[in-house]
Amino acid sequence: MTTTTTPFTSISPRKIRVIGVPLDLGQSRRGVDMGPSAVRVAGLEARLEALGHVVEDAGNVSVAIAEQKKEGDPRAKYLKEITATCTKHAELVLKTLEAGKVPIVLGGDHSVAAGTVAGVAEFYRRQEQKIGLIWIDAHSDINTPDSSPSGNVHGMPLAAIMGLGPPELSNIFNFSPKVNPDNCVLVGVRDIDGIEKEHIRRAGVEVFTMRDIDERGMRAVMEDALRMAGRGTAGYHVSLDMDWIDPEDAPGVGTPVRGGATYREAHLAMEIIADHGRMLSFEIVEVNPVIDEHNRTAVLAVELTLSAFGKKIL
Ligand SMILES: [Mn+2]
Repeated sequence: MTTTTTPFTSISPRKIRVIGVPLDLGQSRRGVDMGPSAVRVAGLEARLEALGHVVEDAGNVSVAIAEQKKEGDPRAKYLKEITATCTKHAELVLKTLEAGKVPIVLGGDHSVAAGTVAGVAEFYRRQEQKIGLIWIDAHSDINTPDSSPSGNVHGMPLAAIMGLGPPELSNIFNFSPKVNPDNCVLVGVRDIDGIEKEHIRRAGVEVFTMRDIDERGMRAVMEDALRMAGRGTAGYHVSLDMDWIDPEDAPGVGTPVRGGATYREAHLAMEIIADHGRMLSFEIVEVNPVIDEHNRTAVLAVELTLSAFGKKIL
């Protein structure tokens, strides 16, 4: 494979496989199940290929719908169905990496990340390597069934990844935690539940809040975050919750919160990720077309993906 970059990109051409996971059982506001479709409609594949990448679409992982299923345990609603989807999805991510392709995962709510990270971590574990994780989000998603005020599993995937539970989600591929705390970095959080603060300390993950970005700037924060996630690892997975970006620019998300990253800050973060060239896999979650305006949040998701995959301004 060639390692030269095209005049239009900062990274060499990649073989990419797109995987849709239209899961909306992890949260109560419906509509993120249409996220993968909205991002495809916004031209993800063609625009990545225009950058020189080779892209195939694996379609969608099959997902139960709420109307067919019972909620189950109110402290972790639809956990059985979400675990089944994440387990299937994790296998597909593993196979994608085995085939020498970079997974781009389209959510769905953020609980899909429990499957994505399991698949990436398992692939590298088999080669006795560790991975890092960059978790870009307004929320810290580190609740457990005992702490969650809502019982919505999309607030729990980071807890699952770090081995704090729920056990069904933590134990995909039978090992836990999936990422060492020193290599797990939250970026841009601004809305954290009380008990989650305790979980963050207990898990020992690294955190950069929106205040860090305000005070130090995006460049300094991203350089630190990528260094932490990359230290002693094969590279890192990047999990991008679109609610990280300010609702002004990304209104169509599962859980909008004021005070997010600006349009340019978000692009800069992705451009810095591309410059470092160590991203192993990428995912975009929580795009909700039902409350979006003419698909512009999905269009932004595509643009940010292009930046993360090497698109340069000049
Ligand atoms: Mn999230």
